[in-house]
Amino acid sequence: GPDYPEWLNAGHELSDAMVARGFGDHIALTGNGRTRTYKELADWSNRIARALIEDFGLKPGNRVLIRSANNPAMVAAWLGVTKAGGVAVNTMPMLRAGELVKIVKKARVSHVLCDTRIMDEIVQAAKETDQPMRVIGFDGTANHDGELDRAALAKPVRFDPVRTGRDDVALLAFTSGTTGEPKATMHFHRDLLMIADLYAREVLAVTPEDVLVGSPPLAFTFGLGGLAIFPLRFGAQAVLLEDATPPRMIEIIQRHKATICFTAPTAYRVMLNAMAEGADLSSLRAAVSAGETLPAPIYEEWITRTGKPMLDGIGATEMLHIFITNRFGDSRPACTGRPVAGFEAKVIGPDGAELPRGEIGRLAVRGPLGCRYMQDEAKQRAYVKDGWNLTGDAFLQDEDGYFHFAARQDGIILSSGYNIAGPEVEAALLAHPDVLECAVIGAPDADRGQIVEAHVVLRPGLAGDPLRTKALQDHVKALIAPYKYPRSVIFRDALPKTESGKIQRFRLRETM
Ligand code: 3SK
Repeated sequence: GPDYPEWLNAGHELSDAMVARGFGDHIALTGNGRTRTYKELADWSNRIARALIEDFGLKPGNRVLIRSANNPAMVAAWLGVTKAGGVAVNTMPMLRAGELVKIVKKARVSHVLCDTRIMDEIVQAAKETDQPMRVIGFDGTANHDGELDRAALAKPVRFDPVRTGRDDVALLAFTSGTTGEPKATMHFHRDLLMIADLYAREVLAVTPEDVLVGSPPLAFTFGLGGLAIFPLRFGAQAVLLEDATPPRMIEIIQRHKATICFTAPTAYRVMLNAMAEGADLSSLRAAVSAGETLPAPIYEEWITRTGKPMLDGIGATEMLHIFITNRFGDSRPACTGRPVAGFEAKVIGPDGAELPRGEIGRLAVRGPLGCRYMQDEAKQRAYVKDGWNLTGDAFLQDEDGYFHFAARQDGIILSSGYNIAGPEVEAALLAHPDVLECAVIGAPDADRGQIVEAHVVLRPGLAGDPLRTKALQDHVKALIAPYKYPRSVIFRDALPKTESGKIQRFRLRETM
């Protein structure tokens, strides 16, 4: 991996250091109807850092929970915490008191910075835990009308960042993954810069001319990277949306001439569905798809309809960001690509030995970024073996060295002795013109152990009935081996998803 100085503060590097490099007047962030230059962002976050230390008693290493939708004030708060030597715990605005209590306890949070519009649940959480913490409101609309804003405005704009080591923890990223149980992963100051210096530099080649948009919350490392760290590392601009629905993203890409978009595959599918004739996405040079594997029909429809590259990649909160990816000019359907420079990957069998090319097994990755669970040795030992990170995904590597996703390890359906990868059935269903979104799970079955069950959202205006079920089943049988067809098809209005756009298949299994 890249070399970093022993003393390194990621918050400083992403703001004041960029001003020193001549980007002071460039637009850094747009959101809530305003733009902020690099100089404004540096000053704003310096004042926040000062207020946190001088007025609110923040000490280096204190954990600071940040609760907000994606907006410039959240980025300023995060930079301020990082400069002040605090450890940021970014959380999604949809979290309820019960979920916040778990995070507050596990992370031993001492301070909370919360958008004043969404204080209720955190105030409730504070009542439900004996963890002493200071809850401070900030104005997410950036009119500077919150307790944090008032304290910050009284401070001078200069601040010498707290001397943090490159290996000091800067971020506790929580992952509830798709199973519902929250785990905390620790990331250092250098890790935050490394995802930009590896993936964003090598693969996306972000420049100061780029405008980055997308839907993943800043509380999800896919979003923190794509919508804060990558733009700020390279002098580019991020457009932050509190309501990044697919139609809104189409509007914003056109209005701001965005060049890179980050979102999950199903959001791209819904964007395509919502895209009016004549929508102009000509400014885009990359659509980055992550969070879930990218089904070939969505990739192909995107390329055909927009003529723009779509880059599928796989990341994990444990690994901080994307570590295997497609590249411009080297991108294929139903393929995740090759490791980001600096990373190695292999496919292993149950005994840990590398499998021959073409065989499905567990993905193992190693490189300059890796999993560090906080205070959970058992989970740490299960995730990292002999320096290799086991992400919980089943993959195969082809003869050319490219990696192909098969399923989440728990997503293989065992039916009458057959191993069926749910995502392959999903891709087949998504290739049917009536299907907007779908998720395939294994449902218990007395005769077969499990059967393939498809949960399907049809395109608007279409109704699910036995004829349509039969049509979808026949369609799957014609595309892939017939034993993989969904014996059960359930039509739904929507699929349960996390705020980061991952389909919660475990919820579909729970409701059975
Ligand atoms: O969890 C993921 O899928 C992911 C993807 C890209 C970057 C970061 C993450 C956590």
